[in-house]
Amino acid sequence: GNTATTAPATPAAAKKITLGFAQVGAESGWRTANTKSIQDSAKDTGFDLKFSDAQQKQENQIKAIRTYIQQKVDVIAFSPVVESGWDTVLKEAKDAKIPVILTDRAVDSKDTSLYATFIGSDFVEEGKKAGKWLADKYKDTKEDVNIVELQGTTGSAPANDRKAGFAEEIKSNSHLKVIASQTGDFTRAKGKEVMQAFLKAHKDIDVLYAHNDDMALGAIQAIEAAGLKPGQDITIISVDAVKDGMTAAAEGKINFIVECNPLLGPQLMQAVNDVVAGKQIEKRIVTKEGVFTSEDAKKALPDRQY
Ligand code: GYE
Repeated sequence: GNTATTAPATPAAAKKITLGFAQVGAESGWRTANTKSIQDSAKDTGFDLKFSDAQQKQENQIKAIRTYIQQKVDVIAFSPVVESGWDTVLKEAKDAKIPVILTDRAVDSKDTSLYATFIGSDFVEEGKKAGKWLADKYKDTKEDVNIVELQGTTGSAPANDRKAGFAEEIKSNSHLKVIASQTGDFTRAKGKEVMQAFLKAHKDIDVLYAHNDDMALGAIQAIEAAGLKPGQDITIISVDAVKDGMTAAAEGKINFIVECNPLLGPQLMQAVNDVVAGKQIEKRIVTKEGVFTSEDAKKALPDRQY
């Protein structure tokens, strides 16, 4: 028979898709979980993943993206460390006809044709959840509540938006006062250092709002070193809900955590597949997430993946 000659030709889809991913860095537990999710799901999907770590520097990310353009990858994805300054390199990718997918953090480019979609959380909403919980807790206060804020990386979407969302929710109560606000760059070390300075400068801190768990965890070390009880002497709110943060919450050291889901890998691989297949995709894909009190954290902890 002629069975040997009628074997199906290799379908076009069998060509391995190459994805270039320019990651922010390895600044937090959230980032570690996010990187693992992207690497694991690229592997599961059978993509050839080129991965780079920008160590929280925009110039490194731009360099990595330019390398991916030169290498003619099929799709470029990245999590922009800061919001501004991407138009030139995004235009270069567009001219090279390489689709770009934003994950996790947004850019402020006016020309939205520079990227196919943005997959990630609504950070303003996260800030609002934090602010709402605090406003509720202190709704009957007759005294001033002194809040210190540890901001994320300066100029990053989550720092800008978590600050704005929080401010929006607490402004209706003039007793809720942000007395100091500084960047801790989303790291434990910086969170600790800045909290130490806050404690030195202000004897009467009631609340800490940290833009991520890692900075809250660093701050907790500083608070304990100052002889104070985190979660009691100072109410602590943070964002992410990674394992270490949830553990501190279960121990009552963090009072409230707003969840930010780092497991974006599967959604990203789906979007890459769709873009390569020429399918229409949503311009904005929002991640679903919740909130945790200490009690909730205790219950949820055994089943957390990250
Ligand atoms: O909250 C923080 C990380 O961009 C959502 O970056 C991400 C943030 C996350 O360093 O822990």
